[in-house]
Amino acid sequence: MKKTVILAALALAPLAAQAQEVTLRMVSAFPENQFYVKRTLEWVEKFNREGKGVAQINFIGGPKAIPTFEVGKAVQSGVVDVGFSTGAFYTNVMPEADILKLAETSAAEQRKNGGYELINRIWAEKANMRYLAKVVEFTPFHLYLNKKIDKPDLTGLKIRITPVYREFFQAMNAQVMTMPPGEVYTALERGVVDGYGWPIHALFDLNWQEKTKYRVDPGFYNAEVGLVMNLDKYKGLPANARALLERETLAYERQNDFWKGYNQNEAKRQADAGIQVITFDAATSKAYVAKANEVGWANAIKASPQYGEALQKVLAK
Ligand code: 173
Repeated sequence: MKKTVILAALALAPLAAQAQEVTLRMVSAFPENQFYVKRTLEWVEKFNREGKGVAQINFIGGPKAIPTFEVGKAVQSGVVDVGFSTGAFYTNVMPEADILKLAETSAAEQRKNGGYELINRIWAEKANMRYLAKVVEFTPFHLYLNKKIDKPDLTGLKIRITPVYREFFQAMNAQVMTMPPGEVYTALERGVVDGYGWPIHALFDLNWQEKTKYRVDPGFYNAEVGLVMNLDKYKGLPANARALLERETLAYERQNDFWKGYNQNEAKRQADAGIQVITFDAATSKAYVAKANEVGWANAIKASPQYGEALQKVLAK
């Protein structure tokens, strides 16, 4: 009898070890063919090689699986475990999500100045999320146009936005339309919009260069894209899976200097593709960026009386 039990236990041992491997279901709020997603899927491949027997990430898909502006809710509720998104896409979960675009301190600095803990306190309390890592930064946003302007005045222009740009573009009198990245190409093609907000980089995979005449310089804010996880799932991870996840997401975040060189090259690539740069005189440029920041922080503090100022302490320089 005893022998049978031991034999049965031995027979089951490999199965039990296998059953401990955690699978994390991940979706992307950015389209699957976009550069961020391609780069993240390379990271996922490495994660899965190193995570054999411990944890595996199962990439479900992009906005066709879960629409761009629903990814935050899906992570919050646990419909999926991990979301690859920018905060602007889940302001329907909490307004604080979009405040990360105002960061002047780096993710590395935020890991030291209390910012990372604060972000995680807010993300846990208000969104049931763990903010694992920021994997896009050092990247300004720009206004792209198909009609020429000679001053920062968007009167009469229809501009595609996300929450990132809303108050700033409205302050310049734009007529704004919120739209996920996946709909921008068609909107440009049909003339539904005269321009859009987007980072300095990563518009080529979406072919927007074909439908874009001008980029307005300078840029403003600092694009944030991160990996967020359902908090219950995170808390329930076995210790080895959590250690792996923390090690690999941090390693990914530590590659953010990549964007500095990438962005220089992307600006050149845009010029080569015929995108012309619109600039203003020095004083106007300075006022343009100052206005973006002023409007951004005013709105952040209004949207989050609870955490706006605390976030400003760790994000602003
Ligand atoms: O323009 C957008 O879709 C947007 O808000 C964003 C944010 C971060 C990175 C790229 C795009």
